[in-house]
Amino acid sequence: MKNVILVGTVACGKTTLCQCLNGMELSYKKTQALEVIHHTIDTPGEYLEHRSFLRALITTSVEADMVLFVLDPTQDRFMFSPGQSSSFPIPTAGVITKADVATEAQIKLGKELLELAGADPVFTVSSFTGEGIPELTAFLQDDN
Ligand SMILES: Nc1nc2c(ncn2[C@@H]2O[C@H](COP(=O)(O)OP(=O)(O)OP(=O)(O)O)[C@@H](O)[C@H]2O)c(=O)[nH]1
Ligand SMILES: [Mg+2]
Repeated sequence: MKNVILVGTVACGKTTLCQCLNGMELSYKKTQALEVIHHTIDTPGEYLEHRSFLRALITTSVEADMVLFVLDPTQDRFMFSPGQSSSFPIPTAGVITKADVATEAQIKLGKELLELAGADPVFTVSSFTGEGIPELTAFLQDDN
């Protein structure tokens, strides 16, 4: 199983996704600091949104095998820069969250933006309905 670090804006669904991937009950908890749960490193959205914290994400990522850029397609702001994956020393995959409430057009745009940021591959999931979670889990279980 790959160790992953989740990076994304405030409220994009990182913690809920970590709970889902770890088979935990879903319960809302604002992330205040870096938190390790089994194979996942959960991060506060502020670390991406406030540029002065970005270095902490990059430094912490050396503990992981892969970065997951997490994007909520229902939010109208996108914080990933084109090519941002290249600032991390490990490969980057993308996860689009909240597929249960996002429109097709929002998901398509989100996928394009994640690919532009350098995420490959990109998964579309809902932590609420479980859509896309088996595909993401299978990808993360493969250590190659
Ligand atoms: N509809 C829907 N809502 C979701 C989903 N995943 C998360 N949410 C909701 O989105 C909100 C934020 O979720 P979190 O997982 O706490 O977001 P986060 O990225 O960890 O946020 P920070 O800790 O602030 O960085 C909560 O109200 C969740 O219930 C999903 O798959 N579908
Ligand atoms: Mg959180």
